[in-house]
Amino acid sequence: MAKTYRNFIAGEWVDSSTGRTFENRNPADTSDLIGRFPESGARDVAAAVRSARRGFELWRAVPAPARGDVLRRVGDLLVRHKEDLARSMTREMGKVPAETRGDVQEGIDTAYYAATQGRQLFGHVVPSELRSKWAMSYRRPIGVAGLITPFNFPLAIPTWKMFPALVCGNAVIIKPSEDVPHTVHRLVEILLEAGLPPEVIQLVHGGAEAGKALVDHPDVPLISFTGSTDTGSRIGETCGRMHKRLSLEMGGKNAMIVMDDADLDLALDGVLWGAFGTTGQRCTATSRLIVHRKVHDRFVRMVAEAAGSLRLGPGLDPSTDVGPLIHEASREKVERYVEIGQEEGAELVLGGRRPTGQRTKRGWFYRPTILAGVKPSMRIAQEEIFGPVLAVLRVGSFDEAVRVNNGVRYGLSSALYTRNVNLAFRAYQELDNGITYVNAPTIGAEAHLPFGGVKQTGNGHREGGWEVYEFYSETKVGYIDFSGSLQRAQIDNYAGSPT
Ligand code: UN1
Repeated sequence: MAKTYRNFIAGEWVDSSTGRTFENRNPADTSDLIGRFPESGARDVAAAVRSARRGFELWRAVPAPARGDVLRRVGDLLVRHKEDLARSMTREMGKVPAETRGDVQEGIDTAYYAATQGRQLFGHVVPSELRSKWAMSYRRPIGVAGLITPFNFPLAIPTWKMFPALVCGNAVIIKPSEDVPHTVHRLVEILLEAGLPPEVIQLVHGGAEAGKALVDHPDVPLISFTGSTDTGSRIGETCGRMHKRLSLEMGGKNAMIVMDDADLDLALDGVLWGAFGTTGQRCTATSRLIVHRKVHDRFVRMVAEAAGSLRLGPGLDPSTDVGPLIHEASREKVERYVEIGQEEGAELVLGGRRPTGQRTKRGWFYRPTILAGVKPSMRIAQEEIFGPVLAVLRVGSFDEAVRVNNGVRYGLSSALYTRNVNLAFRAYQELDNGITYVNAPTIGAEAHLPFGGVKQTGNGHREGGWEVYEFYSETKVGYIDFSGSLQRAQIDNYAGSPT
């Protein structure tokens, strides 16, 4: 019998007030039921907020280095549980263990980075324009942070949001994706085992209803969301109206540019990993391949041949290269786009169908697919598909490649393969993306650098690295006047002087 899991609210594991649950199944074998999870509603969120406000008052008083110590212990526990977390994540989400281990490692890196940030939440001391007066800034926590996370990085993305929020002294309410609730359940257990005071963390499972209640709640001043651009726009409307601080991490339509002087074997490894790793379900996935016409036909042949021999199957089977999609709706979306692409005139070079065979018959599998002859205006060149589909576009120059790369509404990551150092620097400068890789694929961002994109990929914030600590804290400025008399800035210091 599959286990029934609970929310974690007010320091206890509790059922949802709605009495409803949803199922969590293995996407590689839908007969494998992992568990049932609470389908929470607004009452559950309200209870979580009440408790989180108490947690916040307690936690903000803990010195930041001591908050960092908790995160260090979380990192140690993630190291200890890396293998079992990775394997249960593969069962829940589908990607192969090499990738789920990487997902856990990203959480470990984020934990240790956060631990050191507890000793580095720097402010500034700035010279005052007046005598016997000090001017300085420091960083204060904000309150209850509402975090809404997607399915594709079941552990890493929750950690990107939770750990900096916690080190900055906020309390956290997390609503993980309905597709991967189990991994965050485990993460919350680990946070508690590491010594996080229980009311500082609240776990509310569910779907849109719970997410909306969190965004709408007046006592949640800060929201961080990773997911689709459409949902992000709706969240943005509410947060704008309610003056909430909001970080959005949304869609991508990332391109790899392969120039005529590129090392094609290197570019081949890059595109296979970028396009078909995680079954294409990364915001950073390579979904467009922009190839210089001089190497186009040869390179497309190389990619098709190699992608055609990738083995599909359940991630826990060691011979598998590519796992399933997350659910049926996702596979249907991929199928629709492959049809649309062909109707628009693209040529199907590889895949374009579900696999047949024993290993894949019980899951949401779809074959790695390549469409060539794609024009920049086609929907498959513009819209995020979030599956193993690569659209190939032919260009005649670097300038044209830049135009094609930039001619979409998203701007997360891009990649350029070339041996020309001048083009490498031009790419860094001219490609409209938050991240540009040279001679490496569009995926694989490191946890200690700022992560995010321009245009409709985000709203200007970054996750990861040093910048995210500014998002989760508020700058407070203090002036201390020890002159013993009233000193008027901008006035007394310039009295009698024309300058
Ligand atoms: C995502 O797909 O939302 O750069 C995050 C990468 C990973 C993170 C991806 N480190 O591909």
